[in-house]
Amino acid sequence: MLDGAARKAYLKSMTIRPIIEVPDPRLKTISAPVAEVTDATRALMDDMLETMYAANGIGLAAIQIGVAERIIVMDISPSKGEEENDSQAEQAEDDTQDDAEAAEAKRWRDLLKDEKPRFFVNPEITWTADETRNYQEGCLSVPGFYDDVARPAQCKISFLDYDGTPQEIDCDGLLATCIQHEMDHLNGIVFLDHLSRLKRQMVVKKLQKAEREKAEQAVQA
Ligand code: QAP
Ligand code: CO
Repeated sequence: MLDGAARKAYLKSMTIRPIIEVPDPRLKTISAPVAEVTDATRALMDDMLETMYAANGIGLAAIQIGVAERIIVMDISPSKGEEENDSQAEQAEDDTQDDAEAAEAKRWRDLLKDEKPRFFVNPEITWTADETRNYQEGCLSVPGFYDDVARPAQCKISFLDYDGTPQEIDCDGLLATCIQHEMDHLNGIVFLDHLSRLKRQMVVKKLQKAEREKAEQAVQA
């Protein structure tokens, strides 16, 4: 990544694109593999990252901006506010009796501290752990709604990176959850599809109502 003035000039060339929301039928599309990582692919990834940051997200699949290609951007590094919370958490941990728990929490903080934006083109899951973990998920295409989803706790992913170079990584924690959530999008699946039909219908109805009200206000204005 660039720094200083170069980075500023570069950021200006990116575009924030509208994020499509449930129940937009495009979110059910199975996205197509990318034939080759080109400058156009990188420009799209830059726009996706900018769009994701602007919406305070940690992960975004191309279909969420209406592009049916197998591309994901992600940044799970702690935000400014969370870093402050973290130092408070650290203090609290120093006081706690449970050394094992404190060590585990610190291990996760240290892992996330060095996180940078990640780009995944044509990702494939090559292995998943038998152990599952519940994580409270959200989605930029399902604004304002969060719920627990159980997924394999660890996985291995092969993919092409920003330069088109093949990579393979071991995923754990938030990274494992987030990559699986985003890869679902490439196959037309949103996290609501992992919940009960009742919950899904309730959320869809709420989002439709919000959409209707927004349209009505636009007419009145
Ligand atoms: C997927 O989701 C994810 O409702 C990425 O009002 C999330 O970035 C994977 C967001 C959690 C694992 C755990 C959602 C922002 C962001 C909202 C996101 C909202 C504002 C969601
Ligand atoms: Co999502």
